[in-house]
Amino acid sequence: MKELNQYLDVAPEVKKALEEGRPVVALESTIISHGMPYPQNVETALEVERLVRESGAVPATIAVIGGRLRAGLSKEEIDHLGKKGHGVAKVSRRDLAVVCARGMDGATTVTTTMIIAHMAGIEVFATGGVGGVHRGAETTMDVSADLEELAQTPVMVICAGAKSILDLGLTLEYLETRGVPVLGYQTQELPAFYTRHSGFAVDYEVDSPEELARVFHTKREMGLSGGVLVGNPIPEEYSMDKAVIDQAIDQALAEADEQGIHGKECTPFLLAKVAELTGGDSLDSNIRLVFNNVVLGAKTAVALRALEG
Ligand code: PSU
Ligand code: MN
Repeated sequence: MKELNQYLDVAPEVKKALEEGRPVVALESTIISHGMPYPQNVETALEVERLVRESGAVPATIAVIGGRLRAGLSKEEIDHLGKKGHGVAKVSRRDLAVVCARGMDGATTVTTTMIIAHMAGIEVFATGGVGGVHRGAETTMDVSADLEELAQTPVMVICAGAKSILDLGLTLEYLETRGVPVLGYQTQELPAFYTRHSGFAVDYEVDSPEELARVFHTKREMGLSGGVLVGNPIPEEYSMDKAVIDQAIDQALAEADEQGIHGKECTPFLLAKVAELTGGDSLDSNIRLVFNNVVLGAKTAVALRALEG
C-alpha cells in the first residue's frame, strides 16, 4: 500500500481492501452530476456499487467533497452529487487544484477519476463513455483531456466506447499517437456507446477479463507509462437504433453550434440534448451499458489481483 497524498481521503472499506490486496473498482462522478438526470443518476450510482460488490470487488466512487479528493463515498454524498447535478463543478485536470484550494465540491471526469484512482492505488476504473476528439476539432482544438490522461496515468478504463458526438476516427488516431492501447472486449470494433458498431477497428480484440488483466499487468511491469482503454459493447438487447441516435446527435451538434456552446460545457450540453431528443430510451440504454461495464471492471480487477498476488 503506497503512501497517500495529503489531499486524498480513502474510505475505510476501500482502504482495507487495498491493504489486503483485494480488488477495487473506481467509478466516476461526472456521470452522476452531469451525465444523467436525478433521480436516475443516484439510483444508477448505487446499483453500480451493488453490482461491483456482487461481482467480487469493492466499489470506490470518486469525487471532490469540500476540497478533499475522495475515493469511496457514502450514500448521502452520492445523493448530494446527484441532486445538485449541474450545480456541482465538472472537474478536469486543470480544475483540480482550484477546486481543492477553494474547498469546493467537484464531479470528477474520466481524467480526474483516473488521477485520484491512481493516487489511491486503484488500477481498474469502469464508466459509461470517455471523452475524445470532437467533430471539427481541426479548427476548435476541442480534444478531451481524457485522452491525455490515458497517455500518462496507469489505470485501465473500461467504457462502452465513445458517442458519435465525437469524431471516433480522429479519437483513435490521437490515442495511437499518444501510445494508448485500445482493446475491444469480444469485438474487433470500437463500440459507439448506444450501439455496438462504429465501423472503426480497434487495435486488438480481447476475450476474457484474465487477458485484459494480463495486458495491463504487462504494460505496468514493463515500465510503460499510461493506461489502457477497453471498449465493451452495449448488450445487444439494450442497443439503440443507429438511425434514431444519429439523427439526435446531428440535431444536438447543430444546436450546440447555433448557441455557441464550447469548452467544458460542450460535452454535457450534447449529452443532455441527445437524452432529451431520444426520451427515456437513451437513458435506459445508458444505464444498462454502465452496468455491463462495471461487472466487467469487477471481474478484471479480480483477475488482476490474482495475477499480482
Ligand atoms: N461521455 C459520456 N458520458 C459522460 C462523459 C462523456 O458518454 O458522462 C463525461 C465523462 O466524465 C468524461 C467527460 O470524462 O464527460 C468528458 O468531458 P470533456 O469532453 O469536456 O473532456
Ligand atoms: Mn472539451
